[in-house]
Amino acid sequence: MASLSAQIPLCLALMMAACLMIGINGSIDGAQREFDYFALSLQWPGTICHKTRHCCSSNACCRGSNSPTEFTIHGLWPDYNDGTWPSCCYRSQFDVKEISTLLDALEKYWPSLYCGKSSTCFSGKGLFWAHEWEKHGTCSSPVIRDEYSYFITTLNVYFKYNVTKILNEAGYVPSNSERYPLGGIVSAIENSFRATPEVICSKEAVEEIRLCFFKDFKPRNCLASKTSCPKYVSLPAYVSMGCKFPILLDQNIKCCDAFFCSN
Ligand code: U2P
Repeated sequence: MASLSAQIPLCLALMMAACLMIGINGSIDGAQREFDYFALSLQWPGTICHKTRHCCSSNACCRGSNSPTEFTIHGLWPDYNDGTWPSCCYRSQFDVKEISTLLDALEKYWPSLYCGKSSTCFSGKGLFWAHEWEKHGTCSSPVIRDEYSYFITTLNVYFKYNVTKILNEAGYVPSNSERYPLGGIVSAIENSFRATPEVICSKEAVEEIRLCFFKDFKPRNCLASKTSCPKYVSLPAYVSMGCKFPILLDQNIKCCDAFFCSN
């Protein structure tokens, strides 16, 4: 039988090996532990498109009169209750063929509002959808287990809770002059959604609204975080690139540039 002094280094080595296997996330094999809840993150084109400085085909802000005027999807994010989140959970390269039947809906309701490719976990630079699937979708197990399910589930949840409609019906309509009480916007969503959202601002303009869900997609409160918004916020109306400096030709016709004219 080995002496006690010989057993101590052996025990330490075994403990270190076990620690390495468990990993810093507290899970076996270095895998990240299962998430606690989902956040559906929605972006407000009126705010983001104001920042567009140059146009490109991938940026929905550049679609002129076809640009989005309602909240669009940023992503469905599996999150932890401590305010952190897992990312890039297993190697699954985004494959656009898997979601070919959803592309029309995704172009409309989940477009990129920026030019430039997005970073991905496993496929270099790619589409915005590739970024969201590889970074967040792969961490949605065991609720969502494949790419198609990630996108169809997100679209379905988005369609179920129409935040733009909820705000419009409560009188919070897009405007480039009005300021609205943040508390009023939060209450309007709480009254309809029955849970507290998270609101993200860029200066005083609403940039994102996040709805949170238990793993069965029943609404739950988002984490009470320090909001990035002031007490009064704006919900900017979409202004197309060519329309930022409109010229009034007569009472009704507004000519923005050679391409965008509206009345
Ligand atoms: O908020 C800034 C960026 O951090 C990432 N984020 C934020 C909150 C959260 O719950 N989960 C999360 O991932 C987002 O990064 P993205 O998905 O855009 O790479 C968010 O934009």
